[in-house]
Amino acid sequence: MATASADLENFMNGVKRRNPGESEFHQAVQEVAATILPYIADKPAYKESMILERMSEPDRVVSFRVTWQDDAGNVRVNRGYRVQFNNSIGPYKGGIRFHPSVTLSVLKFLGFEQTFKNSLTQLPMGGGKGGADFNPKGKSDREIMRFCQSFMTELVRYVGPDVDVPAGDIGVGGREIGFMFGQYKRLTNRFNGVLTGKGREYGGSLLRPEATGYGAVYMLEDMLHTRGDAIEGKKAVISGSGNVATHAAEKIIHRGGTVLTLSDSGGYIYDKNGITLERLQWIKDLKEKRRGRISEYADEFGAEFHEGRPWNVPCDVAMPCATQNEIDGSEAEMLIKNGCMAVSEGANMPTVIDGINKYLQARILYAPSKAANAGGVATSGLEMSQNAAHISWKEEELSKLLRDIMSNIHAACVEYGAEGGGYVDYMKGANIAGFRKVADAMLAFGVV
Ligand code: NDP
Ligand code: 2IT
Repeated sequence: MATASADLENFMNGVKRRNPGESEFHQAVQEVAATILPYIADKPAYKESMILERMSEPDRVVSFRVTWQDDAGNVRVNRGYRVQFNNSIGPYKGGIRFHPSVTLSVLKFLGFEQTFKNSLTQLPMGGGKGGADFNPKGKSDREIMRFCQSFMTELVRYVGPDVDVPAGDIGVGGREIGFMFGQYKRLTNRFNGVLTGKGREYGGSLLRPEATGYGAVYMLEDMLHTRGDAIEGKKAVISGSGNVATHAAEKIIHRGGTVLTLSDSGGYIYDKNGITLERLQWIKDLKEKRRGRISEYADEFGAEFHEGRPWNVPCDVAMPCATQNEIDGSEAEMLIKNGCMAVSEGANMPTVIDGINKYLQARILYAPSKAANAGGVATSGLEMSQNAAHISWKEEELSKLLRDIMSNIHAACVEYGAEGGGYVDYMKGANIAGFRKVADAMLAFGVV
């Protein structure tokens, strides 16, 4: 044990020295290294080839200026990035985030995580992530369009259906993908699957918008089944009110659960009777069409609105679906104290390491983001296949594929994370299962 923690400290010192100040990236690597270092301790092939060290270094990072004009005619400047993390098992694949908090550290953590997540889907996709420190809030459609066009004018040099295939993430949904695809097509005169999350009319896959949230609920469902339990009758606390949160809420309701909360950066709403499907549709319209705030729900339906995060609301299951580090150690403790039996992470790295340790100590069911939210990128992978074959699958087919992929991810977590006595460490299982495929491909390539 003492040796394992010394190994981890040693490894992390190297990561911190090479990536100074990148706290989110350090955190993501540490979560993985804590389970992979003991796993490879007796596997010299991985150690001698420095596989984990190589996996912790992105293949390539590009950073570029994005200049655009706002509606008043002012010239504005933002910084864009694409982190091409690892393409050992397929083209780089991962979302684009537009949010003022975007830094290289955030995108490196996301690209690193994406490599493991994409491997878990069993589809041929490497890991990447991109974005810009652009704040879409309060911008007109035309401002968003001009920003997206300028962003793609530079990004076009680095992407392609066999090279790097971006998609959406925070602040990037169907509208933004449309503007970026339009500009890509205009610049290259190519119509192909360079982006996923496209509109249905131009090659987008059915079920892609729903896939991340639905998938995270399927993971929750599979975890509960291992304890002979189900979602029906469970009270759920969910954060966020964007793409992932609203579709997670929808699937919880479909399964007979009750959704008590949703949130945004202004605070959370608490609907004691449970958010209905009709009210959920109202929230989707509020967010997608009117670009409004979640506090408006409280005014419209007489629910409670509170500033801050929802984790003090007693629940059976929790689904953080907003952003990274939105559950700290004391919030994790609060969830457990109030009787929460399962956490399924729709957002990427929403729980700090201290919080994860609380879940593991309490032995509650805990699906880390790289396993729980993989349904989105998996369906992106299915969109890539449809585009490459110039076909489109029916909803029933996609629905079954998504359900099966999530069950397979759950099974992989159980295979590599079973601790005896029926307890599964899903974090360990997801890390090892995700690592193996990428690591073995890297070994096959030799020293590159
Ligand atoms: P959206 O932009 O659709 O929604 C984001 C939601 O999270 C909004 O409600 C937003 O509130 C809230 N939020 C964002 N940043 C913060 C913050 N710093 N503090 C508090 N609330 C915040 O994004 P998605 O739903 O697509 O993404 C949500 C999470 O899921 C992210 O972690 C993303 O990486 C992850 N994810 C997304 C996938 C996808 O397919 N879209 C796939 C896998 C993971 P506000 O409007 O006030 O900013
Ligand atoms: O974090 C993620 O997995 C995503 N934002 C989706 C990536 C994708 O390529 O669909």
